[in-house]
Amino acid sequence: MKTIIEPFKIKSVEPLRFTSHKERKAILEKAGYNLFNIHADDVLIDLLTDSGTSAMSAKQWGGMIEGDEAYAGSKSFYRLEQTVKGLTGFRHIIPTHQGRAAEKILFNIMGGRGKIVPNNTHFDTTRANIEISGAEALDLPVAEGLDPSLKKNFKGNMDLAALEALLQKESPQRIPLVMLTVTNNSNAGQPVSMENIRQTSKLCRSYGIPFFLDACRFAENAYFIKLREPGYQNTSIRDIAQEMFSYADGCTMSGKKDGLVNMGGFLALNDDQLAQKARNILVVTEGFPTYGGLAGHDLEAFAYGLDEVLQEDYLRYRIRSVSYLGEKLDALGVPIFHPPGGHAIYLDASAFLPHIPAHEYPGQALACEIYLAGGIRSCEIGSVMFGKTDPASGDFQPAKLEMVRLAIPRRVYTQSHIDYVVECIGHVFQKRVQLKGMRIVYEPPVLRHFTALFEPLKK
Ligand code: P70
Repeated sequence: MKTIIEPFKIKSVEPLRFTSHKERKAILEKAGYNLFNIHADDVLIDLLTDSGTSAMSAKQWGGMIEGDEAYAGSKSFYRLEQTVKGLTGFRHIIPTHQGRAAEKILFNIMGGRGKIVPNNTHFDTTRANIEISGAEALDLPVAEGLDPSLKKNFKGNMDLAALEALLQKESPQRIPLVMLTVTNNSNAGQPVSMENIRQTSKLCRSYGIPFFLDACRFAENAYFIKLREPGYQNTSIRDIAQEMFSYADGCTMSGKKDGLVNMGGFLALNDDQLAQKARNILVVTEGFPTYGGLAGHDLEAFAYGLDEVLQEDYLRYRIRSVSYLGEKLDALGVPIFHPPGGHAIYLDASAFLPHIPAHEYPGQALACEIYLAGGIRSCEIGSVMFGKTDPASGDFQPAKLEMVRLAIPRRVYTQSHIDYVVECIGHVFQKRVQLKGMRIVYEPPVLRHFTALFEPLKK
């Protein structure tokens, strides 16, 4: 059989609310053209993020009832700890309410003024946590990762030559750790090869610098390794994931992605002293080390999620359902980032709207138009999220890529939902020459994409 079907059936459903074009026009205006300001009830298909939006399994919901809510020593914590230790091999597992809390603790200890933290590409919260500590967040993606039309296997890789040059140039004291984000979310969800993980680790070890994975989408990355990297075709996903973790000294994790839960995260590492410091901060800001800001039932569901996400029929369906969307859009001539990523399709907004320059935010204009066309919420990943405007001089520095991400929540939407998304985007593509750019009328000092307000340009 050629058709890869959803490896589950639906037990509980959530109704969708339909809106008219006229209603959406008013909703968008009221939201200041920022899709984060729209009530979820006014969204038909929500592709804003794959984070915390997964449907949980009956087993996970059952686990919620079993969750042990003890303040100290909850048995659900020990279950999660055992699961994560088995998967990652790290000695210390420190639960947090989500990924950015793990980042905050890590960079609170290891960041600071004058330091540089390289990564294949930092995602927004990682970058913000590093910058808030006073350190510099440096992106070192491979050049081919920045070419949307190039069809290559591991466009999420770290540029090893650039990393080596940096390590040679700077004193090791300036580089407290090197990170690698799997899959590379800011680079269109492209995977990182095992070879690249191995070589990054080798390089870090030769300079005595700790190496951490940002492991949010580790299972999707592992599946790409199985599909694309020679020598892994007959290796289990668990073994591939274990090998990925074996090269690192620790990781940050948002369970809201490949943990298949609505809330949860952890910081995992080997260094005893670092773990002690992390737990000291944890107890002040997140909670006692056996719950870290989570309820017992969250810990329980997270432990089950980390097992379910490794199931091969799940990953086969997951990766295939994302590439299905990409192939359909590609067939209509819609410019997408190639090849399809693990958790999302990224529209190439610069190619979609070549008449809108980066400083007029083509990605934002496109995301708003897609909402207007069909109530579909996507997310700009371009100069709104990663560009900068100097408040004093007004100088504008664009992001490396202008994209709109269609992130696919895990186990939530069916093929006909996706067909509808294709139809709406095809419709917007037909009328693309009529679209206008945007201007920012309000922006906060950090992570501006979440709360900025916009106005459409008239010409
Ligand atoms: C996303 C969300 C979160 C994330 C990540 C990587 C590689 C760490 C984190 C932080 C954030 C987001 C972006 C736009 C819209 C909604 C949400 N990524 N590292 O969707 O984890 O969220 O648990 O603090 O991707 O990509 P956490």
